Amino acid sequence: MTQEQIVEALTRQAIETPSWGYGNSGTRFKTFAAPGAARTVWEKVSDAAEVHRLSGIAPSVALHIPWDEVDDWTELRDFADSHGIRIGSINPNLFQDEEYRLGSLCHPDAEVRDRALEHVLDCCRIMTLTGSKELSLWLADVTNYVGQDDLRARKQRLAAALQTIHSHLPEGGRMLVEYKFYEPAFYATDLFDWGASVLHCQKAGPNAQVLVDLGHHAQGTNIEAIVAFLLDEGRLGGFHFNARRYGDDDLIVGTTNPFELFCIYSEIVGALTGSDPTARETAESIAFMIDQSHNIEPKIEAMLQSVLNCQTAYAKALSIDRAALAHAQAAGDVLEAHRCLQRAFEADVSGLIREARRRMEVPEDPISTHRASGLAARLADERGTQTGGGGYPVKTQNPDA
Ligand code: PSV
Ligand code: MN
Repeated sequence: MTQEQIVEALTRQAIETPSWGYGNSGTRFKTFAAPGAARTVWEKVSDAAEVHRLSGIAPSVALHIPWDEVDDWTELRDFADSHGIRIGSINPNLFQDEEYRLGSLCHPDAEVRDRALEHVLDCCRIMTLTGSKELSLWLADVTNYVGQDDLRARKQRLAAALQTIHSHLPEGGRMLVEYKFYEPAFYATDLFDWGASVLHCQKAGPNAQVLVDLGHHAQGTNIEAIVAFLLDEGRLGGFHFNARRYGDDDLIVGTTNPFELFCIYSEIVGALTGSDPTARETAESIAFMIDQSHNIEPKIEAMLQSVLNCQTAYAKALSIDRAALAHAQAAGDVLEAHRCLQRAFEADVSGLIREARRRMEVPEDPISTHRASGLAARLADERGTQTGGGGYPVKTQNPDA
């Protein structure tokens, strides 16, 4: 790939940021209140727009329903539009209601399953109203004890629900099915790994794809190998980027394991530049999303850092000499093939990124620009310090109305 092609690709990169990453969040021990943290969906959208204004590569914001519920979706859509971003994936919440104690779409009681399904179908309607193309599904459906429920029956209940959801997707929409090997309970998770997700997607229909959250694997899992498999099958729908060291830590992506992030991007670039049409088309429509909660960090700066870390990883992956790599692989030259990746990982891509930023007309150094802008202090002044956790379902008014 030429330098020009790399810069061009960098100007087309897009990372979606999550509304819930802008509000206060915490652990089960404590939620620390951050001065100026977004209190409403309007403030979350406006903070996401700031990340896009500074980076040029964060053009959409994911919503979580009902945390971000509003009365007038067209108003929110117009609000986002007037701030230079759009509404991205819609995330139903199938884990916070009392009735979900034994699960949602897998619950043993058909009435609870139906209510959970109705909530997801509502989210499909919100997709139409906001112009969103992705329904992002994560279930907290898990059992805690052997014998607690019939695992095959739960699988069948889920398959039936996912098929119904698939048939209600709006025109051009798709559903992304996220897996996680544990949590909130600890015996058997109904969508425990990518294999379970992909099987459910295959049953549900062509517009169902797997969502890979980097924090949802056991220690040592080779995530880029999963990515390669799903690309090849046309079933990689998107990512929830974050970083982990122990569990689902939701730290800033690229901070604990930048090499892993680079290897994931390397698989994607391989698909984008390779000759297999399925893998290429799949890679072209990946929804790259951040899923993090910033418990002690300043929210906007943390999100900006996350997006920029993805930019660096992508720039490095684009810099891999793929012809040399293919040659070394074909020759069975193990170490030269490895060095092709190592060289790109160690390459200085700052010049490429600087040029991409110049073309996108964003600051050359987004973090310094943000810090020097005084926005954090202004927001702290305007919004104050909200105690209490983020993510409460409050309906709020458009401040511009
Ligand atoms: C669950 O751990 C998860 O990764 C899902 O994507 C949720 O929607 C998100 O975190 C926010 O709680
Ligand atoms: Mn996630």
